This record gives sequence, structure tokens and C-alpha cells, in this order.
Amino acid sequence: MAEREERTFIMVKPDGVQRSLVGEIMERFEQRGYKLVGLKMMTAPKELLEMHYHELRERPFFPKLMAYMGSGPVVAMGMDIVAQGRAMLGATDPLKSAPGTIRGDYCQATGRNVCHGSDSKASAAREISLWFKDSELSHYTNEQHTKWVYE
Ligand code: DAT
Ligand code: MG
Repeated sequence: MAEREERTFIMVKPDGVQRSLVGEIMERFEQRGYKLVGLKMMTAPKELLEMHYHELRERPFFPKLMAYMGSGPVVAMGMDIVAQGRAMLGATDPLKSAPGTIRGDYCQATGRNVCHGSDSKASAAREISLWFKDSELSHYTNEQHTKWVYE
């Protein structure tokens, strides 16, 4: 199969970093066979977080969300996945997330839900370009993909 077109933005949030879940979360996507195309750790500036979550800026929890997301480093990833990424993440409220999903396995509070994943192809494209420069994204063939992951 040819290179897949999908791209999504996955981010281990500050609580996921603090709770040493970075490797675990990356491993789930890697082991499912998705390809990592970008990776970095950073404490996000307020302006970036405001742009990332601009759709939620009028919501009452927005100030708390900004404080939480800016409270420490996050690990940002580009991956070649969209729809299944949300399925692997679980629901926004971890208590409504099925066991087996990332949120269903590792957290309990909506305001500490350990990981972000883009909710559509359009938001994935927007978020990837917010968090990564073009030069920070790798273009390569995952050799497993061509033979052992996809038919
Ligand atoms: P998701 O992260 O599942 O895409 P979202 O985009 O609706 O959810 O919201 C972004 C984040 O904002 C979410 O992960 C946690 C926080 N959030 C959403 N709804 C909330 C609420 N009702 N109370 C507190 N925090 C909330
Ligand atoms: Mg969202």
C-alpha cells in the first residue's frame, strides 16, 4: 500500500508528562502500526494554547484549561492517523471512556485527561501547522507499513 495521507496531532498533556505516561501513550500508537512523523517536548506559550483551543475560548472552563495546559511541558506528536486516534483516546470525560482507551485506562477527570488528539482531518491539519514547522516533520517510509502492517 502507498503512503497513507492521514495526519493527526497527538499531544501528551502536562499531567501525562508528570505521571510518566509519555512512553506508554506513544507505544500504543506505535504498536498499533501508526507512523510517527514529528516529535517534540515543550512548555507551550499562552498564545499557542489560545490558538490551539480557540474554539473553546468562550467556555467557562477556558481559563482553567489554559492554566493546566501551560503548567508544564507537553509532548507533541504528528502521526499518520485521524479517526482511529480519537477512538484510541476515548471520550473527553475519562469516566465515559471505555477501558482499553488511553483516557479510560489512565485518568479520571476531564480537566486532567492526559492526552489530546485532533477531532477531524481539518483540525489535524490546522493543529499540525500550529505546533510544527514544515522542517520539523519527517517524510520517510516506514518499512513495516509496506509489507507487514498494510496489505
Ligand atoms: P477533546 O480533548 O476530547 O477533543 P474538547 O476539544 O471538547 O475535548 O475540549 C478540549 C479540552 O478542554 C478537553 O480535553 C478538556 C477540556 N474540557 C472540555 N470540556 C470541558 C468541561 N466541560 N469542563 C472542563 N474542561 C473541559
Ligand atoms: Mg478537541
